[in-house]
Amino acid sequence: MEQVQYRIEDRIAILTIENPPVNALSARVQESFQQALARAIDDSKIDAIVLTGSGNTFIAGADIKDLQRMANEGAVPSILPRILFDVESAPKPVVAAIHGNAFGGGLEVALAAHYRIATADARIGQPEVKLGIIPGAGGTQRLPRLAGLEAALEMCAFGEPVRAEDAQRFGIVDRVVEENLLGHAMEVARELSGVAPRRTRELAVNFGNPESNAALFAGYRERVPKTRKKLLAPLAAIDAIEAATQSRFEEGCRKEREIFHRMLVSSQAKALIHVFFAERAARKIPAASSAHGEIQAAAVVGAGTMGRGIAMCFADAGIPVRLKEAYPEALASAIKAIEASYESSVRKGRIADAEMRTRFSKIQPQLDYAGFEAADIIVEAAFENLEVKRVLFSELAGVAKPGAILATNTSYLNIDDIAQACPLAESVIGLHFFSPANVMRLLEVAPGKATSARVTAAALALAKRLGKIAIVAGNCPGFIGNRMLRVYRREAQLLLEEGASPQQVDRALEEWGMAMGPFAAQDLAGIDIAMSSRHVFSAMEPPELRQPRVMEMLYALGRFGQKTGAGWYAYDEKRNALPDPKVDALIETAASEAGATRRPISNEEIVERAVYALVNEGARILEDGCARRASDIDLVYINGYGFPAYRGGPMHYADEAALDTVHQRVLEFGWKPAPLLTHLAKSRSSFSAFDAKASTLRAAADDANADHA
Ligand code: T1G
Repeated sequence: MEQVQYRIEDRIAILTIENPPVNALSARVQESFQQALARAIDDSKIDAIVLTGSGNTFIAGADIKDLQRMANEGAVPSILPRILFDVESAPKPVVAAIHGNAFGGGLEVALAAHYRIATADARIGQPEVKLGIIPGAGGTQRLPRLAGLEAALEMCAFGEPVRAEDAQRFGIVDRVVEENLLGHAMEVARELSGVAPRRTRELAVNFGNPESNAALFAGYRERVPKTRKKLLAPLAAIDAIEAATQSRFEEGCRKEREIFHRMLVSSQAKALIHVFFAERAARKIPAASSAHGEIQAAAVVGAGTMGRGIAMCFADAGIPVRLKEAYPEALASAIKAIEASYESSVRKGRIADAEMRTRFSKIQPQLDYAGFEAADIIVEAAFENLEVKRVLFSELAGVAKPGAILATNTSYLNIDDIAQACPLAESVIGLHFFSPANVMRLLEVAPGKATSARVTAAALALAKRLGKIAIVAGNCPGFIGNRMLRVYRREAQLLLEEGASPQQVDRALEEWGMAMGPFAAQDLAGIDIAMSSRHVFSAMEPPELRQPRVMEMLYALGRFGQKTGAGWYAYDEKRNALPDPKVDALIETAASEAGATRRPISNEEIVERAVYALVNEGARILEDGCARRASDIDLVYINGYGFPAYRGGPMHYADEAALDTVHQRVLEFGWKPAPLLTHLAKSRSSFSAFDAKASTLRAAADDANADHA
């Protein structure tokens, strides 16, 4: 099948890109496009050309699978820039008819056309920076010519799409229509035939004077890293646009291509492309296709920090939610906090006042179970205490309607233990939200032994509606994330006893890219919280495993972290973390009690030990079946624990370092390597190869199941 359909109507050639689901410009599409274009140009019976996409979109850009291959193999040249040069050079008018998305290479196709017409709901963008690259087919050269430097910088450096209306305002789109896109495009094509084509590359550009341009670029170079910390591509995109102001078009394109190649083979691009596919893979759960009615109403038990945030998640997704608390004062303060949070979003311009009111009105505060019988999902967000939860779930079984999802927001208790007292155990599932629940994208979905596939599927569908990245986790202590956090923190604390300081460890890991160092993060979350879950985790660990002692000492002193004004750090009245000699003294004591010799520790050792501890535990989680994919583990750590996306998550990072190297280091650190890590390292394999194999096996199993059904 040709991937670019060629059809003639009334002396106009209509070229339709057909590569479902998003019409990505794969190598085959590009070839087919090139042929169709040549045919339309050569045919004397054709007066004009219209470019359009089939299905519900124009073109979502280059094929990211091809990019991934190129990144791994070293870049190979693409013919797209050449094709677009030919599009632009065409002696007949070329009109791009845009609906759905014109992203990346898709927008670049449109920019090379002579006229752009879009539906009102179309979205237009150069999102390449999100993949760690920059536009590679003239986007950084043509966009500023059409839209001006500022709009081009904004779009290429930040990667956020704009709506058709804004694209028109910037001069990218010539016309916006409500309906009959193709009809309008053909009308324009007819009107333009015979008129000399307006080529973007030839547009008279007025980029301003060199000084004001220099100031503009300097401003962006300063602004971009504030929200795109340590990312290389946004700065590279600025460089490429700057080249447009300094060189002729062809020379600018050459520079763009050079920067594009450099970015494509960078470790950041590999990591971010991995994350792109990891997110899509995580959504693929066969059970998710089984039918379940849509969630119409929700209820939450417990209006503490988590309960409030969860209630807001539902309200934000337009789902009415009842929020139950045991005591009137606690309920009142919860409602106040929710209101304050919404008001702050309005002040920051994130939502309109009316929208805020609508959302707020969806939350019904109450002290009893009234209306719970109508809820399609009830989320328990009470204390992290098994007895409390058991009692609650037996109560919930009495009020919930049949088929409702009964979710617990536990972060480390056993789902089966919680469900044991509940006659509706098949409806009970773990939904581990991260704090603040209305902001954090991660949701761990942990089915228990008895949980039905239908309930799991419904929970995943709900997660999608709430805008969450849902990761299915096995019912093991700490699920995926907290189980890894445990070993990571343990290693960080051992480093203290061996000679590092909390501030050195935090700084080393923050410089490496973690959003927050482990000690600063624990001071925020609370040392008391970590202590309360310790028994659950230590029960899983071999008794001979050396346990660091300082955290326990801090706990005994009532130093729980920021909330008590002191923890791993001392805090001043502005909550600035200050190194504390008292903590240093505790570390010395713990070290001498443990018989550890303190020595200077390098930042590299800190990073290696912290990150490889995550990798080794990740491998165990994978072999236990508590995670379905290594890439799921990456998503958990990126979205829930501040691991830098541009390093791809711990498992991808280990793949890039080569597993035999990681394995070797694990042995040198004196740890027991996870058998899966040993196996993959010995066979010179990788976690990504493991994922690919598992996914093939799963697909085969699904097919077999479907044949049986
Ligand atoms: N290439 C390959 N596959 C793609 C793809 C792409 N560009 N975009 C989406 N897919 C797949 C995706 O993996 C999934 O597959 C399916 O399509 C549906 O996607 C030369 C260098 C378009 C807004 O960065 O933002 O152009 O899982 O689940 O929520 O300068 O996909 O079903 O097997 O996300 O409706 C720039 C990336 C490329 C756009 C649709 N373009 N895509 O969202 O569906 S670089 C992008 C998106 C470039 C040029 C350069 C979104 C979407 P599967 P989905 P969705």
